[in-house]
Amino acid sequence: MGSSSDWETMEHAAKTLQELGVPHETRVVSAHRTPDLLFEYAETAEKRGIEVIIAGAGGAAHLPGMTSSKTVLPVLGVPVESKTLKGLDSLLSIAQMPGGVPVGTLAIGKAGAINSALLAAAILGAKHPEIREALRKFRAAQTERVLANPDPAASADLTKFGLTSEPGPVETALGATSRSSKGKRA
Ligand code: RP5
Repeated sequence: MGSSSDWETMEHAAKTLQELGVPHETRVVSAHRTPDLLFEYAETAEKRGIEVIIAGAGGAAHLPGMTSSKTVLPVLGVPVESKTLKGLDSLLSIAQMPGGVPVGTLAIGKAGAINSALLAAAILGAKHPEIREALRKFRAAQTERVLANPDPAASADLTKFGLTSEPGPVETALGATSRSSKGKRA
C-alpha cells in the first residue's frame, strides 16, 4: 500500500487472505515518497516467489500502475477512498492505464480490498488446488449466511423503536389474510 494511512482499507484484503489461508506479506511502498523502494520491490517480487501483487493507493494513485510496469506478475489495484474526491481520483488513476501495462482494478474502499484478495485467490487457485478449495468454501459459506437470514427485520433490535416482536394489528391482519387465502402468498 502507498501509505500506512491505507491500512484501514487494506487490512480487509489481508484478513480475507488470512481467512483463505493464502500466505502473504504486507508492506508500505510509496510510488511518490519511496520510488526507489517501489522499483526494487516490483523488480524482485517474482524472484522472491510472489505470484500476485495487490496494490492499494489513494489520490493520484500511481503505485499499482508503476508496480505493474516493473513486473509481469498480475497486479490488482485497490482504489483507497480519498477525503477530497471520495476515491474517484484513486479509481481513475488506477483503472485508466494506457494499453500495454494492465492493472486489474477493484471497487473503491473496503469492498475492493476484500475482492482483491478473493480475485488473487482465484488466480492462485489455478496453480494451488488448496486455495481454490478454500475459495469454494468461502463462497458456499457466504451463500449459506444469506439464505439463513432472509428477513433483516426478524433480527432487528425493535426495542430501540419502542416496539416489541409481538404482532401488531397490521401483521395480525396480514396473518389472517395469509391464512384465509392459503397458498397465494409466498
Ligand atoms: C497515497 O497518498 C497513499 O496511497 C494514500 O492513500 C494517500 C495519502 O497518503 P498519506 O498522506 O496519508 O500518507 O500515496
